[in-house]
Amino acid sequence: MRIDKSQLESFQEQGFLVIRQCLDLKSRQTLEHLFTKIVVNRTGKTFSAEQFDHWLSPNKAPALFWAKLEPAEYLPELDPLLSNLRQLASTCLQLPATNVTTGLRIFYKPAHCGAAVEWHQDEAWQDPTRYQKQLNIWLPLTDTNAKNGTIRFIPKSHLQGLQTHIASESPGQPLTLRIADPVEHSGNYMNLKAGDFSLHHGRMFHASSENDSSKGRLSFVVVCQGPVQLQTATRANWLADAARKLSSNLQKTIKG
Ligand SMILES: O=C(O)CCC(=O)C(=O)O
Repeated sequence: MRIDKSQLESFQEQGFLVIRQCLDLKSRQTLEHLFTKIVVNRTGKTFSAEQFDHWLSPNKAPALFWAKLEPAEYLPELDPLLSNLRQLASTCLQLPATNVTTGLRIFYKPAHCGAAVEWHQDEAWQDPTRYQKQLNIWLPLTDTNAKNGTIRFIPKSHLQGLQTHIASESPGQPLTLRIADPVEHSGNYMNLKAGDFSLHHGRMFHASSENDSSKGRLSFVVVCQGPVQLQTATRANWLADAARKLSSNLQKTIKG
């Protein structure tokens, strides 16, 4: 998986890039299998996507299923995909692929009740004393659009610097951070087909709306980071501040 010079320039200028039809069916099935496996691990039961929607809906919590995973602990079958994506990230981050590490996130929004993710920059999640160059790859497993809560980007916002973040107060959000000041922009909605994906700079302002469709919306995110650069903290640790405000239950979730 490679990008050409004009795609790289577009990424550098706009802060995001869409890649069409490069996520093959086998990789999508592997990710879907992983999602099922996580759900099974969490509940001890097997759920189809629709049953899972149903399971989440009655008490409306969580409206957003969010999980942080260590890929190696789950499916070795993911290795070829992750190594391809690491290669892509290394081009964008201008680092050797051997210096790029990958982590995995799941964002699942059940039908009709999937919550919005507010405007944020992924770099806000970093420990301020341990900066890492970052690029996130957003892999939707369903077609995505404005109605089912696709990701949205504000072009060129990655050039605005890192903003102050606070814990989101929206209902149904397990733990998310949001940009503290209001963002007066609706952003560009990514209309993607299964097989397409997008990638964005660690400082890109991005968000996603509620899922107002009749099907669950599932996406994986591959977090690609360069080596740690130790620094003297010049800002608050927003993640730690946010965690302090949450129940001990959620604190366990982010530590794990
Ligand atoms: O999948 C989504 O709805 C949001 C993903 C996101 O905000 C992120 O990867 O940081």
